[in-house]
Amino acid sequence: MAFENFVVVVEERIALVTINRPQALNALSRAVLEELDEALDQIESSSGVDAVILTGEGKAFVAGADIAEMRGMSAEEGRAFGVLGSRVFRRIERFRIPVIAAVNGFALGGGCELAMACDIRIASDKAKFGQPEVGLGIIPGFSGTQRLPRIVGASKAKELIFTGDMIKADEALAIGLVSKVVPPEELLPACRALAAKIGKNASGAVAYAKAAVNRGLETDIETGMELEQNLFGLCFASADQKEGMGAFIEKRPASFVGK
Ligand code: DAK
Repeated sequence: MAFENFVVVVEERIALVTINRPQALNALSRAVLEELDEALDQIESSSGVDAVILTGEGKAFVAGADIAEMRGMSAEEGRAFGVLGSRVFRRIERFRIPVIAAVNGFALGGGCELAMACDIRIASDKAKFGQPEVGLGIIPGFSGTQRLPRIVGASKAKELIFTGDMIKADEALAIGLVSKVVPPEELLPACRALAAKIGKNASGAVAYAKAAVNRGLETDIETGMELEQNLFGLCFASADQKEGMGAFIEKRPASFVGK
């Protein structure tokens, strides 16, 4: 499927999804969010993808929700926009396969929130992060007030949200907002290497681990532990658990089938 605002390329079982609206710094319009949803449909219906890498074309990852489009929205349109964005971000968070944000440049407002909905964030040393919404008279609306404190802690999250300050990649690394910072030319290779490493493991186990971590963060530890135990038990219904443990005992590399 051809997209107006995205380029999707699947190579070596990795889907590289590039937001391609550099003239507006990849700002999230309704059309961008709808197409992102469609790109996820496409990836979900193909069985040959182990991981998704999400990045932006040009000098931005995503410079936020589209201010020009939002400016004239009615209350009802604003609500519908919020519902759409929240649903697509939640879908990324709950996507069966890992989604890695390759943060190439500005990740502001909805762009920072999009990166936070991904499982792992790797940044170029040119990347900048921030939640500047209060300077526009709004608050983060794609769950930034919820995900940022869960990632960096309440004090730093409040500092960033209340000031609207932009931080550079090295500070994002220091506060745990990203897991690695690399030179721009190494960004996609680093993300591909990470995706390939994950792809060598049992995909069902990776999916269960993602669900256990994410759902666990949203609940109390007892419930999270119960979920982990149930998912742990389910692993034993898979061919890949037999293969993984068999390969260890037989001292050979495992050959997983994804079931
Ligand atoms: N929206 C629309 N256009 C944008 C944009 C944005 N967020 N960011 C940049 N652009 C456009 C610029 O208007 C400019 O367009 P032209 O003038 O060339 O037509 C073009 O991209 C290039 O930008 P600049 O000329 O400004 O580039 P600079 O390098 O000088 O500056 C910048 C880069 C990133 C510092 C600057 O562009 C900037 O401050 N951008 C805005 C950043 C921002 O405030 N982002 C937060 C947006 S608010 C909701 C839930 C969530 C949200 C909304 C609703 N609901 C629940 C309903 C989320 C809100 C946000 O994200």
